[in-house]
Amino acid sequence: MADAAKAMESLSVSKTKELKGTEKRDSLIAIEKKYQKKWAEDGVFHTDAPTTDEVPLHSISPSELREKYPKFFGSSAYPYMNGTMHAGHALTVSKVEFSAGVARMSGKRALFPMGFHCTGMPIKACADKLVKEIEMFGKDFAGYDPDAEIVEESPKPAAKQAKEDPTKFKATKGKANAKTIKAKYQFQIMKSIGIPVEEIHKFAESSHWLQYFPPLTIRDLTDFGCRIDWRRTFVTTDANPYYDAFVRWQMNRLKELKKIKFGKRYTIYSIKDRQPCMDHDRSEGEAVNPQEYTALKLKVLEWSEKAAEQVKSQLPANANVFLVPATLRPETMYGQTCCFVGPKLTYGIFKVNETDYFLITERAARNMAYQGVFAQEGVIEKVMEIVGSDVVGTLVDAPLSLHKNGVRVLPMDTVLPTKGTGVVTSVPSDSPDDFATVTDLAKKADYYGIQKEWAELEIFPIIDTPSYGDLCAPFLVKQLKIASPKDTKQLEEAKELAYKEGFYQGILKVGNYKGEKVEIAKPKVRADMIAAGQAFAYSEPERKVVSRSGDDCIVSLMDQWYLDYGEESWKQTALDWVDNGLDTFSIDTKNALEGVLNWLNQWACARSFGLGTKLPWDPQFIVESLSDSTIYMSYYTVAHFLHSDLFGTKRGLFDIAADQMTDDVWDYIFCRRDLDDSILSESKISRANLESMRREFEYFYPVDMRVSGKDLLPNHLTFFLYVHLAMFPKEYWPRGIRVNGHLTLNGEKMSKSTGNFLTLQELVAKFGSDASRIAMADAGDGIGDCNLEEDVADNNVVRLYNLREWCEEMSRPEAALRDGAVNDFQDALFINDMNAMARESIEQYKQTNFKLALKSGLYELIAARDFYREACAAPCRCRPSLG
Ligand code: A2H
Repeated sequence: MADAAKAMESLSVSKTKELKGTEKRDSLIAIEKKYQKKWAEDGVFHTDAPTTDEVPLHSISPSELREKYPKFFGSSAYPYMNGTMHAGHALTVSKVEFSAGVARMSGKRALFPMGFHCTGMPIKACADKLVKEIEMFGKDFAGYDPDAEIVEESPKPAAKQAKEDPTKFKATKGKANAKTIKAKYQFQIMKSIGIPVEEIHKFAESSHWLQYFPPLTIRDLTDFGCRIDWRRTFVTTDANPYYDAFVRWQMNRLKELKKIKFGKRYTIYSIKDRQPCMDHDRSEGEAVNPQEYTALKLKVLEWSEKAAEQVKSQLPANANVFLVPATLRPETMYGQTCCFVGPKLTYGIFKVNETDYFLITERAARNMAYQGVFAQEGVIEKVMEIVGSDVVGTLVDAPLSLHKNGVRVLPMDTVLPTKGTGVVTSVPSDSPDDFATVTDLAKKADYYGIQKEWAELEIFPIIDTPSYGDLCAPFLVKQLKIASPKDTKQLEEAKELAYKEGFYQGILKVGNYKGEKVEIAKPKVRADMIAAGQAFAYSEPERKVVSRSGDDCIVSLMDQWYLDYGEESWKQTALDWVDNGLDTFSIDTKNALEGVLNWLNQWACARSFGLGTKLPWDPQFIVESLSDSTIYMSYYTVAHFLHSDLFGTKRGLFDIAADQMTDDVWDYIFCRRDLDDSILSESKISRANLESMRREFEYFYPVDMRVSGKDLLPNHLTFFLYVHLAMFPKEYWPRGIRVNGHLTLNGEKMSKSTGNFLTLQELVAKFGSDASRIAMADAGDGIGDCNLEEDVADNNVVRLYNLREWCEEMSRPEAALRDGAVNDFQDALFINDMNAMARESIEQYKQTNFKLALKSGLYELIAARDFYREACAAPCRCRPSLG
């Protein structure tokens, strides 16, 4: 018990810096608090468009209005409400914050709003876990026995262990004996983020999360000194009926625009959750897509001895059994010379229909069961198991193979159990892996317990290539001096070269499409084999995907609503805009965005479970969490007119009920149509209020800068772009996307389990707001990793304290900056320095290079001041620097 308790404690042990003294910090915080309070009281960050009284609606065009009254509209991805913000979130926020600050100081109306994201599975999944844990341990979790949770002796170093499973942490028993405990229960996680035990049970209700975390986030961002207009905040999902109406409008319009479609498609799916598992629902495998293979049916003609014995008693006599390799190169199937299995892998033989059975891994069967391959959707009938080595020697018929009498099943040690079906068909002419393996097998036939000639079937040329001839794989294996299948590095290179050359330059030498380019012939060969019943489509996640509920996800072929991202004309419009219209602040971001646009396609936008807005035309579904958050920046422009609390329970400035917000009203506000009597009569919103809402949109839009971490590039940021381009007139398309890297802390990965972790609240409490902000600005601006150094924050506490003292001293009437005699040269130099640094800082701010702005605007300016003071000081009265 004591061990476990200690282990739990170690969860909260911090590896961050210990402060020596806190007096200076406390004195700075006292001033920060005073002014933060005053800002809030005065509403200084409440930013409005020029009213329609000041500038009547049609008196000047929206673009003229924005020119006459310059504005800045920046936002960062709204935080997800399953916790509070940490320093990494704050890095992203700081980019908008600094830009909004500079915009404000240069006289612009700077709008920086912030809402709260609650859509989807993360909150629901955690709430559901708590429900179960309360059933098990009681409301106060007193029934939990930590001793039962010690799972293993742990010889692994902590760092490796944490990498493998970040929820694991080390408990130390005495000194020598390290044990591992898994913080697997949700209530433990809640405890570790500071929720008192007696309150944890409340989180079994999803709605409690929505009540609990937004106020804390508002507190933390306010303490950080953010210039956020909090009048415009909200929570997503139907917990706020106004936002709910906004999302319904958006989905309706996207469907009318044929951007949302319905059909069968492959989707990453959780069998346990019984629904698609998209990026936000995953604990592992972000941005992983389905990978489609061709699964080939290699019919067993004659079993190996060992297999025959086992099969006889377990399969009907008339059973057709197929080994089913998955391939990416169906056009090479003419060249099959054998079929590989992993000798140590366990396979299942699964019933497909009355007569047919497949020999594949269990993992592949789980996928196939949801792709219409087996008789009944979702039903897996495993008839028997068999070890790969027992199947070796079996004779199979390989469709299309030039070896008409069949090929043998042979062992391959490098067959992965986690890819395809665990069965690999061998084409040594075009696959370096296959060639290296058959060569090795032939060389050591006795060792492998096979007949030499099985591995030595003739290798026919299948594909002609300009660079490597018509036996591409043997050529490359020789060229790269690959001696055995164990030369994995060179094989990787050979595979890459062979694939590129074969696919883009290759010409087929055999079969119905002889003479055609591989690129063109490949889908035709595939279609023919599928039509002939020799093959079928098989798909699986391209890498491992684990749902937040802990399920190993599969690919399911299912009917669903999807956003047709990647559709050619839509994609082209987006690519053109990235190239000519959008500021990405860095070439890396631009390249990455273009890469994603060229690769991303259809996205399932509805699901069955979780929190969210119901799909208006099919309310059994809920709009998925990355699909209800693509254009919500436009919602910020009018949120305060609609409601005055997060949940829309209190009406806003215009006293409008949520059901007055019809689709036509949204269209009018967002400049998609003109006002007419039908809108006025249906919505019963006054003309003046409608016009004012539209004014707010057409003034603040387009978005000047959308900021997020790079992890949202392959999804949110690309969706943001796509949907804006589809929904709004071109004048309102986004002008800027800025992407930042991940934050490390003191040079190391941030991680709760190692203790190298700071929440935003902890950061600001430790160093005060301003020193924290300086350290954030100092962390870096690129798309690569940024690093927050606590030393920088700490040193800046001293710097700011001294700077304040000096300012106070200098502003006293008797104070004089100079001790020595008048020195015109030094004066001119200092003025010049100040001007140059101001110019440099402004320029760097414009480019959002905050680290460089900090350098010229703070560090170098202070150094110039010190230099000036020393240069002008009377020789005998040198002062120490105050920097
Ligand atoms: B390919 P990707 Cl001619 N373990 O098919 C190891 N390799 C496996 C596997 C497993 N469990 N399942 C499938 N594969 C192989 C043909 C072929 C292939 C040729 C040339 C290259 C080539 C004949 N073997 O693959 O990691 C299968 O071999 C190189 C791209 O999903 C399958 O296609 O890209 C390929 O790996 C799939 O590998």
